[in-house]
Amino acid sequence: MQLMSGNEAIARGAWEAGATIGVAYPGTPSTETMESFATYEGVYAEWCTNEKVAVEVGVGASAAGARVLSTMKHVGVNVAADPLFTAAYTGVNGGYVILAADDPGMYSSQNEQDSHFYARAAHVPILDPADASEALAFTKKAYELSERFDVPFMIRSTVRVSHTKTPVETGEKVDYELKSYEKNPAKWVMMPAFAKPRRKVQLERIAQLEEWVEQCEFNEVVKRGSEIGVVCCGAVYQHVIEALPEASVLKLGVTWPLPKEKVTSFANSVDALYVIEEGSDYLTSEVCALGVEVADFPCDLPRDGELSPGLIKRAFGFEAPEHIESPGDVPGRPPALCAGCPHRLVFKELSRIKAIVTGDIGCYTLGTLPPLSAMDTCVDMGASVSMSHGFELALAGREHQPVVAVIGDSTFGHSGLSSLITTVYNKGAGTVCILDNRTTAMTGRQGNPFNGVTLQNRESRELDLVGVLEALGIENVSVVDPHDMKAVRGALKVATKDQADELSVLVFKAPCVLLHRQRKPHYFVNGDCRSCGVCATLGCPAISKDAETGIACIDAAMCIGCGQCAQYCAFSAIEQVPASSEKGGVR
Ligand SMILES: Cc1ncc(C[n+]2csc(CCOP(=O)(O)OP(=O)(O)O)c2C)c(N)n1
Repeated sequence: MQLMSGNEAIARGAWEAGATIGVAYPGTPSTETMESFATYEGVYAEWCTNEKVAVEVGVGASAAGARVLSTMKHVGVNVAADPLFTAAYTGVNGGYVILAADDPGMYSSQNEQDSHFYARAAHVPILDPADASEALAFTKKAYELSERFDVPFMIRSTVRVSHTKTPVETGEKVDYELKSYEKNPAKWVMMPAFAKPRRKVQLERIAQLEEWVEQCEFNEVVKRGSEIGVVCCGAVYQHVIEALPEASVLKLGVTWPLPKEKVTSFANSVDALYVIEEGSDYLTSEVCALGVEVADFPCDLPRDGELSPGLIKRAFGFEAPEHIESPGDVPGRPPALCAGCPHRLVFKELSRIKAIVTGDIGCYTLGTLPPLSAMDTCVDMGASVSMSHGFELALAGREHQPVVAVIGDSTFGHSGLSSLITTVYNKGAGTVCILDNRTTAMTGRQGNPFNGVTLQNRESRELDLVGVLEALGIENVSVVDPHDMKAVRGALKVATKDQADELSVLVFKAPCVLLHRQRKPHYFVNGDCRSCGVCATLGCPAISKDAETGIACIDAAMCIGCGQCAQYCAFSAIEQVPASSEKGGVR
């Protein structure tokens, strides 16, 4: 018995099933799954540039006869949807399991999506483990099922399942022999002539799945009282069991397709049937579509965010402490760019020139928040570059502020590059800032094509970012030190003023402070501070102001000695302690 997170258990389940290839793009809450899978003996695991590529590599490896694991967050499934839908036509050779990790409550996502809808739309079966133990068992079994039904299987988790550690019984690794590949265009070449018969195969498979799901042991009835019956899945099951001790529960481990007879007979065994799910109406509509009557909650159940036992109790009119996000007397700690973050000055300077900033997804999204308040938009990965092109198109011929796209290195590789090709191809203008902090910081410092670090530390090839930009034919490309205020200011001025009618790309290159965790002697505020507050406008968590005097203060324990703030002090009131005094100093 071991304690494992759902993510670790999925990795273990894949390994025990004999999966030897893992292909993914990171994204919370899925990331640790592939990181964990990569540590098992005998497996090959890699980060791909994005989820679509990962699934295509996965389909290729499966076609060639290996069992494959792909992992992604819910929005990653949007990116991977294209190959996913057609992989449900081709089917598999080696078993293929795809983890979609949803984020109800949006702890670290730009939206709340329910991946069940993808499974249903793509006709890909989906399993919903409720804890780590099930995550292992379901994943392991999914490989066998994937091969039996000749279709990829999806595993859906949510933050609670992915990140909660629960006891897991590990098992033996199965002896999986790689299958041989045989050329079969009717199965693998999805042009209309072959896709039409495969669609028929798919329909037959759906009928077989509907039959199988009635018997599947992953759908379980927990018989308690007969007044209330609840259909639920995943982490919600844990809340329901706790919140409604009298209720009977049909816990669905397979959520597409649904076991029609099982749901119907369960509904018939209780006075009223409720469906409880997080931030979605997927299950409710699927149960209704079976012709089963679903009761309304006596009181409100939130339709967004994560559920909790308390919220469920209150929906049934039972007493429960009011749901509060965090106790009111806990001081707020809004997220901020780290002390010494190389992204900071870019936003400070963009804010100074009042640029329209189309942003993207990464640590730098925090440039939106006060006091930097620099970002105007953030929609999805890669959108900064394409949206800035859209802004330029619609603002053409009008007086306008400079339009600047800001994107990280990993996000640029993910999808910004194809956006930029559109701008170049159509002779677009504007400024694109690539914040190359040498890592994929937001999701935990993964490697990416532009830092050349691979998941299993294999030898790789670091893409030459400037070379790539120049190869696209972009004439105005500069590499700038983002810790140097004058350099950042100067580069932005040239790009947004002197080259306003052209396309410029500025590469701000300096490592994320969390990469090497090197600290220089810290800075302090000397007696010359005039309380002007400019240093505080950088939003560095190490800098604060005295509430009464407005005198600045630098927390020596937080300061990492980047020196960004000192460059903004017009009174030379910010100084660095000499290296010698730092050594013995107390932090
Ligand atoms: C389609 C999609 N896949 C994955 C993610 C998860 N995710 C958020 S930001 C990010 C990468 C950030 O890296 P980078 O662009 O280099 O910026 P940094 O955080 O290093 O500043 C990832 C993978 C996502 N939001 N959307």
